[in-house]
Amino acid sequence: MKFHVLTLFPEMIENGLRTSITGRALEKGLLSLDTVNIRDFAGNKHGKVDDYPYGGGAGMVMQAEPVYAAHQYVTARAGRPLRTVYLTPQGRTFHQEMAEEFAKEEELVLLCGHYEGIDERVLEEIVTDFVSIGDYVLTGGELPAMVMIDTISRLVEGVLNNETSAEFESFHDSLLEYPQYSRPEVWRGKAVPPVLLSGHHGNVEKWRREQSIRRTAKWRPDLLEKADLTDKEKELLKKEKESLKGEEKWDSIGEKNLKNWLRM
Ligand code: 6GU
Repeated sequence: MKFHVLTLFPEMIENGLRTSITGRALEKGLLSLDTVNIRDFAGNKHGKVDDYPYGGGAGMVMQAEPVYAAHQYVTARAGRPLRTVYLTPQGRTFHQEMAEEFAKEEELVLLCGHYEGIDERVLEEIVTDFVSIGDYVLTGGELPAMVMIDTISRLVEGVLNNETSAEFESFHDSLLEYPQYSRPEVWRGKAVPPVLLSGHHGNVEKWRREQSIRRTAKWRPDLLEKADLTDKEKELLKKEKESLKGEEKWDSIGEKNLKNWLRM
């Protein structure tokens, strides 16, 4: 899959993605990354791409023409129109199913804004999807673009060493992942759950599924509405909800783990 990123900070994207798993996939040619510096399309020798907003107000606005020219440069090389995502807090919130949709594309353009945004007129001309990564404000679209590319990339065949691992993880089943343990068997007096050492695969699977349901009930009860549970599992869930009622280990706003918070 080929990602084109239109940005004022190409080195941020390059440094972030040519590392770790995405870095290896790029080297292997499973992915391709084309960063395009919008400043190269400024059309003036100062490389100025922003100006004051009409109507007044704080900050600067990225001008339409450099963005348009950068986009034209990319689509002309592709020889066809390309799905083009504008990363903005005003967009639809990114989620796993959205990533699965984007992963079907052969090429994707991601447009990163800065300052107070981009002139609306060019957005109307080139953008097919407006995407946010959550309800908080960042300084620019580069980190969101990297978040999207990372999420989409791991769905591309061959990017993860284990082809099955992408499918069974968090959210696919609308359940959170079960807890993981590795050596040593006892760490600071805390033992690994014995079932994991039993070698009984059936029991291990059962325990993991139960843990997934428990932590989803505790941390992300909103996800449970979409989860596909057996009658027996629904029974377990009811009991879990009962036992959580008495519990007050988590504060309601920051969702801090109070046991660790009070120790600090
Ligand atoms: Cl896509 N951009 C910016 N600037 N802030 C964000 C965002 C995007 N998503 C969440 N916050």
